[in-house]
Amino acid sequence: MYKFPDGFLWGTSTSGPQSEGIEQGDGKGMSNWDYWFSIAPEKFHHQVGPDRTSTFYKNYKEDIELLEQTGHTTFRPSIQWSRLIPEGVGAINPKAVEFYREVFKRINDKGIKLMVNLYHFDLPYALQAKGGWENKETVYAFRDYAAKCFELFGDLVDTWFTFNEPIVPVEAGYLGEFHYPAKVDLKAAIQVAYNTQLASSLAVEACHRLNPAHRISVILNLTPAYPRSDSSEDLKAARIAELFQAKSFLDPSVNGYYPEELVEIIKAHDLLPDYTSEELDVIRENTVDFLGVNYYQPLRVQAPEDSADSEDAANDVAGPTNLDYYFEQYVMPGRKINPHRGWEIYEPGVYDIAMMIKEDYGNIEWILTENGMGVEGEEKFKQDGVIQDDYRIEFIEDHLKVLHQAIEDGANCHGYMLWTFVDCWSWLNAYKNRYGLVELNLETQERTIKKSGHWFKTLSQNNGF
Ligand code: BGP
Repeated sequence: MYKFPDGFLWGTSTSGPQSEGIEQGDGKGMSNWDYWFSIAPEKFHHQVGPDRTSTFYKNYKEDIELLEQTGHTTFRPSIQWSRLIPEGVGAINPKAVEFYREVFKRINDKGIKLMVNLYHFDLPYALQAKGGWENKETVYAFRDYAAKCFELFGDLVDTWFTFNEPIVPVEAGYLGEFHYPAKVDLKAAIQVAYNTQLASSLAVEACHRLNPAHRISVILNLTPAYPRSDSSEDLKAARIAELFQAKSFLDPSVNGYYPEELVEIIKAHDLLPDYTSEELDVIRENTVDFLGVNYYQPLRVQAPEDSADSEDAANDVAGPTNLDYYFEQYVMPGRKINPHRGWEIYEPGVYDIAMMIKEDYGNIEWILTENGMGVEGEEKFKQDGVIQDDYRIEFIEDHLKVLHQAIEDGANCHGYMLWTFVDCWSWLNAYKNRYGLVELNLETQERTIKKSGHWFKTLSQNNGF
């Protein structure tokens, strides 16, 4: 039996933009996702947009009952900024206050430990239209929004997250093209990353100032970068990949400062963001109380074909336009794969993250805030009305075995949260990949607990398996 420490938390994570949906007259403002869908619906899988997410706004009472029925001792939803403050700054939507207060109260009444995230890829469009995260005004708007949340809900919520996976909107919105504004601009990407970190640190400051007993963190998608080989080129590529993709938020959030090597790399190509020393003081003085870690798949890296050290690159006066200048993704032959989603499955990643946090980040307390298995076409696994998702149970067990070992070896991990609770909408993929403990019928919005949901309850009750 794999027994977890007393008080270990079991639950799931979700987000407002992916689960609430839009109801006539709810007073919600337009987010970057609502806007993008309105101008480019063809980008979204089956043209299902953010207005049709899984109706938590309407069905929250039933859903909170399901939290209990699936053994949750913790739950992580998010507040939608565009629901609470429709224009991003200024007037508060009273219906949103009422809604979130009611939700949080009910979850507390069930004795479920609530952890609330403030930002899950969703920016009020009014701020996006003024440059979004490229604009420092957004940083201060976020600080004020966060402070408002601490004031409005601080009697019901004592554990907060500032951002979920802040590197993702940077990469997806400014280096790839799967989040709005879908442009490729490395300088803007670096400014956005820096501004987001500053916003996170300002929110930490506000939280500690307004409610000193409350705890606040950031959720980072962490994985060590695994190099293709031991060659110096591959090792260097992996080191740089880790600097950009993990340490760019991990170091300032936990230690209060940026890794020197990252700053040097950025400086070398004149890509430093616009910053002030007062801002760096804010980052230094406002580090997180613990850490949320999302882990799905490992980052495997190889040196780029056109290595940054090569003569070609040295002569390339234009410098890098994207991160593939420094490193490229590597597809490892023979890797274990989730055939229903196409992502690699690599359980030892959990152990490596745990040891990295233990050895390099003072063994700060952490929670595994997302891990999970997406499955396309999951209805084919339905028997007698219930999805028989043994593959998901196996996926969770295999990761938990590794996490258990890490805890035995001193990891300071206090909980496991699956992505996700009820099947939810997922950005451009919409409902393509299902992740829930609870199946959602898109037509009727009916919820049915999957085999994994019943199993999860036993897992939680036994505090292990
Ligand atoms: C994580 C995000 C979630 C969720 C998940 C699944 O990185 O935090 O919001 O979307 O990925 O992604 P997908 O549906 O693309 O498989």
